[in-house]
Amino acid sequence: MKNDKNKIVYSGIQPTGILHIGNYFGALKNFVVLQNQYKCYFTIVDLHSLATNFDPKEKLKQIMSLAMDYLAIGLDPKRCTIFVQSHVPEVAELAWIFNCITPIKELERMTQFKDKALRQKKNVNMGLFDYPVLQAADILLFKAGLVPVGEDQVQHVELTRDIAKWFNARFGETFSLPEALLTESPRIMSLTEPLHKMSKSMGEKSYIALTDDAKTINEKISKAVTEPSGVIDEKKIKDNPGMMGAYNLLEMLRLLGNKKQYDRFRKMKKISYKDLKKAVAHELADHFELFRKHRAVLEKSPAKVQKILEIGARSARLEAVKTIEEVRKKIGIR
Ligand code: ATP
Ligand code: LTN
Repeated sequence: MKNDKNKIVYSGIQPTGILHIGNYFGALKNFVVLQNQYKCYFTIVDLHSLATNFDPKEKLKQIMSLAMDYLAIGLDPKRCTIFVQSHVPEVAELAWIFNCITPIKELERMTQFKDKALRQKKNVNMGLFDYPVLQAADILLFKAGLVPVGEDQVQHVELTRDIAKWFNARFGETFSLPEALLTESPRIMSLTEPLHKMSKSMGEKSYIALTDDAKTINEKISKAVTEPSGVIDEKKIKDNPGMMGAYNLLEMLRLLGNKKQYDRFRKMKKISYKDLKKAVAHELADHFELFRKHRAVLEKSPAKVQKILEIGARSARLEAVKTIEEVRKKIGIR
């Protein structure tokens, strides 16, 4: 992977209010590293976020909030392009073109659609169904080769590859096939329902937000679901929420880089979850302290953040226009 310097990296996150440690360990952590190795585009996918229930009064604040998160965690506008999806209108046009070559039955297979449709039964809208096609347009508009995401997005990247193949077969070689890039922890589990992935749509207590202060982290971690035996049996873990919860906490300790503590708990015959929780909460609060400080500074200069997004959109559009012109010619509308 590292040899192919010419590969383009693209990924996006929905502006829905908060970023949690699942987003960080599953995707964002990789963004920060990749910006030093490849040409990278990192987006705030506001159009995608319209498919879930939202308040129009909040949307701009959520967009700014995610932009500040990106910058505070270490994305550097000198090393990568950061922009808002809707500022590059070519993406919606490409999504429509892809709609016309994507069989409905392929979208019906998408597990994210099925999950989300169940979670928002009163709002199973067309956008939710078409969500992966818009995602394919995001990725292919920039001819990206690598897509850093968490495990839940792998199926969407596979569909993107299929869409690229269908397009190339019908209209001539245009897109190369992108690959998903996972971190060593592509699936952090919920604190309250550990058999499900940590997700912002499952309630505040189920996740640790990157902006949570030490006290909040402590409260949430101390209430995280575990089980009384103190034993983590990897064979039983898949169906045992308490064991999975405990394993998830242990994983966090490993990911936070405290190997000594991790090994100590791992070796215990009966793990003291009280001690484990204390250690995890402490490490989490420590790890994101600098992030919280940077973010507090950025909050005082929204105009600066806005400027970064404007410059990002301008630079992204230069590439987007090239691809869309090529696509229009290939499909015969120019
Ligand atoms: P939702 O609650 O709507 O499912 P989300 O919390 O999954 O939202 P997204 O904006 O959809 O957040 O995801 C941003 C990125 O974080 C994606 O690459 C996604 O795969 C990754 N991600 C999300 N949740 C986790 C998790 N629990 N573990 C690892 N990666 C995750
Ligand atoms: N669907 C993704 C967000 C997303 C994305 C993308 C990720 C939109 N477009 C392109 C990678 C590449 C999600 O829900 N996390």
